[in-house]
Amino acid sequence: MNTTVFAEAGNLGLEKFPRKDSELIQYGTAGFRAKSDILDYVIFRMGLLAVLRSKAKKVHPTEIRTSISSSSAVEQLNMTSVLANYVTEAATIGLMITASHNPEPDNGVKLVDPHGEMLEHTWESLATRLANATDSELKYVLADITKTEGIDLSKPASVFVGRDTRASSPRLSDAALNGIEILKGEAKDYGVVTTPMLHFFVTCQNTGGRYGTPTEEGYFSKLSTTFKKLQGEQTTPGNYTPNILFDGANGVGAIKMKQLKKCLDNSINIEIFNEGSGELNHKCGADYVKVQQCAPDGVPLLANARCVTVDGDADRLLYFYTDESNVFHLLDGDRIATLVAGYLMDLVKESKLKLNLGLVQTAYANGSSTDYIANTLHIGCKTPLYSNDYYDSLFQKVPVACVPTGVKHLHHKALEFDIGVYFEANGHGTVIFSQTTSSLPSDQRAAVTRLADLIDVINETVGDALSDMLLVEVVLRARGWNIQDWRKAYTDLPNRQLKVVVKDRRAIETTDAERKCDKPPGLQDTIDSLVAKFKNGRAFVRPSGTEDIVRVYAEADTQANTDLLAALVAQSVHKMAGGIGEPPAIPQ
Ligand code: 16G
Ligand code: MG
Repeated sequence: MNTTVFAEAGNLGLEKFPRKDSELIQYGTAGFRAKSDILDYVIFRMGLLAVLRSKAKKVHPTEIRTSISSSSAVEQLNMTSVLANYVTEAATIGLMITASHNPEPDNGVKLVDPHGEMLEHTWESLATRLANATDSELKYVLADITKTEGIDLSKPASVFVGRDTRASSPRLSDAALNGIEILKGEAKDYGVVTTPMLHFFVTCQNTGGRYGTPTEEGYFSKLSTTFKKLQGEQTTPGNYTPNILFDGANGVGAIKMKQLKKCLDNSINIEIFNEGSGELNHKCGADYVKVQQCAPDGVPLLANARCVTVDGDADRLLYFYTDESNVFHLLDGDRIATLVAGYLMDLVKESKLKLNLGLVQTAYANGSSTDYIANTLHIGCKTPLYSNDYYDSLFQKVPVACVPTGVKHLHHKALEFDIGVYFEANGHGTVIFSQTTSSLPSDQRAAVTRLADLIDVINETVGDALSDMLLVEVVLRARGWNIQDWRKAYTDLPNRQLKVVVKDRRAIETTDAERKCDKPPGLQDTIDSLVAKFKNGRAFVRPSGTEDIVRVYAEADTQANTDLLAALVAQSVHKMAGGIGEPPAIPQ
């Protein structure tokens, strides 16, 4: 193996991107995240790793066909010849520089795998290892990864790079490009894009254009063309009005929504606020709205106006409104999931196709949404009058799965269904369709044209705030609903999230999709006894994957009880898991 390039990479690292921090840094739920001023060496090294990952992966048309559905727009192409061109090439990898909803001074990096998914688990450990090597070890670690992964260095490598709007992002992107270039990878710099756009570009590239065109124009035109068609088909909008107030979190979501808006013509009126002149994610954006449970600054409070908020890299979406009494109402990821699943279920029923539809949630899903799915969302109806084996077989509940936090877990589980709807309560999610669904024979496909068209409005590669918003709008219009109609489906249980600062968050270990904690001993028993004192009580704790804290979640019958339960659980965590500073206060 000719490892001269690794020595060159080591020298460049030492000279331009020396390791500043001796603290261990870990590739977590969404890559590396930290204060931006310590990240240059980490991101330079992720540029190096992306090249190795690209050389290590080959794309096979068969793999792609089973994991991503095609765009009907490009389906007419002769796939055999299109696919033949790139089968033997190395796969394109994505490298995104963003810290999403974190404050502006933070930044981060994550790699996107060939099918647009999150980086494979085993490579997360390689990323952690490479990031934590000393400057002089760097070349050896590169050589070792190359050897153990059986990478052929003579193969080409291609990396797509994107970044969010943070002030530090151009500098960090330059570090990544240096890493890619020194290992002779071919870099394509997309500049400022949303995270889901980068996932989309990677997927388009690795499917030889089958999923769409890997350009901004390709992305906007794929989403907007079908959206306009779908909305144009609905002649009776009922209570639906095509007007939206959009909170862009002062980030890339605002910039890209402006571009998308142009392509949507007059199919929908979107007024954009927090469009970039203020501070990123500061008192605005999806995370602020979800955690604080209030409207963002900068969006006018018009009674019952349908408002949308996205996070700093536009992969999360929430709806909200304030009513005529100035009361704030949030429609979170659970609402989006149930709305979309309910509608897809109706389309499946109408089409009479045997497709299984499932929903994937996390422990954060509101208890009412889970009840709603269990009791209301089902195919067929069950009445005692007709209860026999035949009628029971027509009645199918929509299965709901619960998995640990983090998109990769949800996405993975959703692949088990023909139509997998997955959303985190925080607004991150999408719908994925199996090959069975996306390659329906044309006569059946005609019966489900609308279902087929919906596939094209959805960015299946990852949760995408812009595409999810179009999907919600299609469903609301088809239902003839305004935002109050949508909220009537069920009433959320009051809920509260708290953070506890501890010496080492690894003191907490969880099981059962994070709903129970094994460690420290005795904490789960304490939580159980607290929960038992509250009507409709539920609580869990988990170590954050993105910040050095432990998160506490609680639900109960009233907001006051919920706040009390959350505070009591937080106090127990502080006491039993090495809390730092003052113990959490009990609300009076
Ligand atoms: C990341 C995850 C998100 C998850 C959040 C939890 C991805 C792309 N993003 O933002 O899905 O909800 O982390 O953060 O996986 P936490 O571990 O700090 O609670
Ligand atoms: Mg995000």
